[in-house]
Amino acid sequence: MSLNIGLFLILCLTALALTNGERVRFDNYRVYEVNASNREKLALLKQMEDTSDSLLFLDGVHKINRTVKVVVPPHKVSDFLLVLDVNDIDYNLVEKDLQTALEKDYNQIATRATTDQWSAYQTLDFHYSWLRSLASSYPGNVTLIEGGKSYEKRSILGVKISLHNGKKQKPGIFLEAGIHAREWIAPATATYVIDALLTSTDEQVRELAETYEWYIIPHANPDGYVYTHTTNRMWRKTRQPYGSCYGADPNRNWNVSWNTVGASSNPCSETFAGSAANSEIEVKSLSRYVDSLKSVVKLYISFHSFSQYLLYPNGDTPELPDNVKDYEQVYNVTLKAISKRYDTVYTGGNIYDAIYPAAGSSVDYAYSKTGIRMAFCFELRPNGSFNGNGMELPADQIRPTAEEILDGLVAMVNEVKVLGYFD
Ligand code: 0X9
Ligand code: ZN
Repeated sequence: MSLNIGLFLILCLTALALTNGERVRFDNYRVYEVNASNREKLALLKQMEDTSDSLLFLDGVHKINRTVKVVVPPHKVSDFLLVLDVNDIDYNLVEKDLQTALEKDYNQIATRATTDQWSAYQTLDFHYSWLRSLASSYPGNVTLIEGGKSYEKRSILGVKISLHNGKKQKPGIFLEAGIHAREWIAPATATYVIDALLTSTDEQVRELAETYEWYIIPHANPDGYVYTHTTNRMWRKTRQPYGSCYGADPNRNWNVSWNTVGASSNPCSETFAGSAANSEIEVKSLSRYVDSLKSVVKLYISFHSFSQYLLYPNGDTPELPDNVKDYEQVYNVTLKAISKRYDTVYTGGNIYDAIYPAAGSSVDYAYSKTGIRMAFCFELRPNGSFNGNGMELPADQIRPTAEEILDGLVAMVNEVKVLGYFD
C-alpha cells in the first residue's frame, strides 16, 4: 500500500516536473545504427521495433541491408547488444550520449531576434509572428491561411502568396512542412522558400513567385513542434492522448489506405496510425483544406527529414503511379538541380520501394484522393549515413539546405510545367 502511494507520488512529481517546463533527459542513452543482412535478422529487428516500449527506432525497419538508427536507454544497452550479438546482427555506435547531442540542438534555438533568421532554429511563436508580419508588409500579395486547428487549439498557420501582377487564374502549388515534429529543418526550409518568393531577385525565383499561387504551411503539426522545444526533442507525433501514450503519426493518419501497411495500431508506437483515419484534428482539418483547393493546386510538396530522398507515390502499394514516366522525369531534373550548388546527393523513387511501405501519408492522399497529379516528398539533410541521430543538423546547414532545395524547386516546377500539368 505505502509502496503504491510512494509510486503514485513519484509519478505525480514527475508529471509536475515536466509540466513545469523541464525537458525529458536522455543521459547516457546511446544511438546505434543496426543493419540486418537477411530476412531472419530483419524479422527480429522488426519484432523489436513493434514490441519494445523502451527502444526508439528513428527509421522504420523494412529492408535488408538498410541501416536504421535506434535510441537505446542505458539500462537496456547490454541486453540489446546481447540480442544483436547472438543473432549476428551488425551494429555501430553513432552517439554515446544522446543528451549531449540534444543539448547542442537546444542551444541552436534562436533566443533573441537575430539578423539572420536562418542562422538558427526558430520557435513556433517566432515563425507565426513572422508570417503575420508578412501579411501586413505585403498587403494583397500575402494572405494568411489556416489549415485548421491543432489538438491544443493552435492555429495551423500558413501563407498564400499570389502576387498582384495582372495574371489571372494562376495554378496553385501547395507546400506542407513540419508534419513530423522533430524534423526541424523542414519548417526552417519552408520559411526560407516563403522569404525567397517574396524577396529574391534571382530571375528564376521571381518567375516562380509571379507565375503561381503558393500555399505554404510551415508547421502542419504545431503542438508537436512546441513539444520538441519545451519537453522532448525526439518527439514525432501529434499530442492527443491515447491512454497512457500520446499522439498519432500524422503522416499515417490521412484517409488513404489507412493503417493497411507500414503503420501501427499501438498508440505507443512512433508510427501509430491513430484510432481512425482523420482521428488527428490536424490531419482532418488540413485534408479538408487541401480538398477545398483541389481544382487550383497542381503540385503538392511535403518537407521532411532526413536521408536526402526525393519521393513520389505510392507509399501504400508497390504499384507505380500511372504517370510514373513523368514522375521519373521530374525526379531526375530535380536531383540534378539540387546537386549543382554543393554537390549534395539525393536519391529516392516511389515511397514503397525507395524507403518503405507507409500508408496514410499526405502525398498519397494528395495523389490518390484529390486528383492532384504531381505530389512529392523531400527528405532533407542530413544523409542517411550522418554520424548522429539524424535530427541534429547543425544550424549553419539551414541555409545551404534551403538554397539547394530552392534550386530543386525551380527545376521541379519548370519540368512539371513542361509536362503540361499546369495547363
Ligand atoms: O515515415 C515517414 O512518414 C516519412 N519518413 S520520415 O523519416 N520523415 O518519417 C516517409 C514517408 C513518405 N513521405 C511522405 N509520404 N510524405
Ligand atoms: Zn518525417
